[in-house]
Amino acid sequence: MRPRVVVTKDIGKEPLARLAKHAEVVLLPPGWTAVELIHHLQTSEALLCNVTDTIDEALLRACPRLRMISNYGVGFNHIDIAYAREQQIIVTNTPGVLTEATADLTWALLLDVSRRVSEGDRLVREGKWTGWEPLFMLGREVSGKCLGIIGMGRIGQAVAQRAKGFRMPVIYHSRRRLPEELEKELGVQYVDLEQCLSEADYVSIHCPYTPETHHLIGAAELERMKPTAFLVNTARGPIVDETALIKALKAGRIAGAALDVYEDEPYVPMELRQLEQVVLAPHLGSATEETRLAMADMAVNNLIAYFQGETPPNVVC
Ligand code: 8YV
Repeated sequence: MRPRVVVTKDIGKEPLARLAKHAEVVLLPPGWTAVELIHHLQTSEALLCNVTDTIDEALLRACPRLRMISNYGVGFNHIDIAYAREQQIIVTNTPGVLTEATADLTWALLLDVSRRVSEGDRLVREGKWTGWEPLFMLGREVSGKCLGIIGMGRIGQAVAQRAKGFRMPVIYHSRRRLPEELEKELGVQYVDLEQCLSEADYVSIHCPYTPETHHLIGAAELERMKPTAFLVNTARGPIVDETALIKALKAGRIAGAALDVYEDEPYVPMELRQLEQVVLAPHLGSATEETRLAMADMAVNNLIAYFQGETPPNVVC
């Protein structure tokens, strides 16, 4: 009998056609319910999911035939890895292929918030631009300023690489310090979290979301930042305490924020949406044609390897 794989969102015709050569593909319709997901998973041994799906212990318990979860994305905080490991369910992800796209978007947001590009775009569209003035819409110079990176994995490193073009000193804080040679190559200096927050003109978050990084940036951390500094988050929403961030922005304790991720996506608090000094993107980190195709290919390759009895190339557990 052909194995079955449940796919929670359309990831493109070609990758799905390739997958269909190895298994019966059940592509769920848009707006599927938890009941439908469980119904299909109870007769399937594999799942292709993404960050918007909550794959918790209750779901896994209800679907004991499930043996393999291929995640379309690098972050896997939405999957109960501990329980999957205990049940010997294989979980894979898509590391590496989205590094450059996410680093590019980080810089797009950082430049945007600092030079008030989106704010200016709104003003022009609303017909409110009355002409050039020497002191009109002044932003903050990016070149030469200090960049603070929290989380120096693949994406943090790609962001640091790009800082060279802006002649920016880069300080970082991470779970693990980089080898000295790599620090030299990237031109980055390891500091503790407090120093990273208090010295940087831009604090950019690139760590995974884990119980340890939940609300890593809260009221006290925002208080440590310079009043002229900006916060950039292209990692995961709940790493930042959104309520504390709104308070800090309203009180002018930091200059602004550029966000691609939120605590309860796709919900974005109205208070945040009303602030001019905030740039808000709808989780676009990896959203380029090239990267999304590479992610789809990788997620499918992991499944095909599993169906062929091989160890998938990108095993998380
Ligand atoms: C994706 C991401 O948009 O890979 C990740 O962890 O956040 C993004 O690349 C998303 O995860 C797709 O599932």
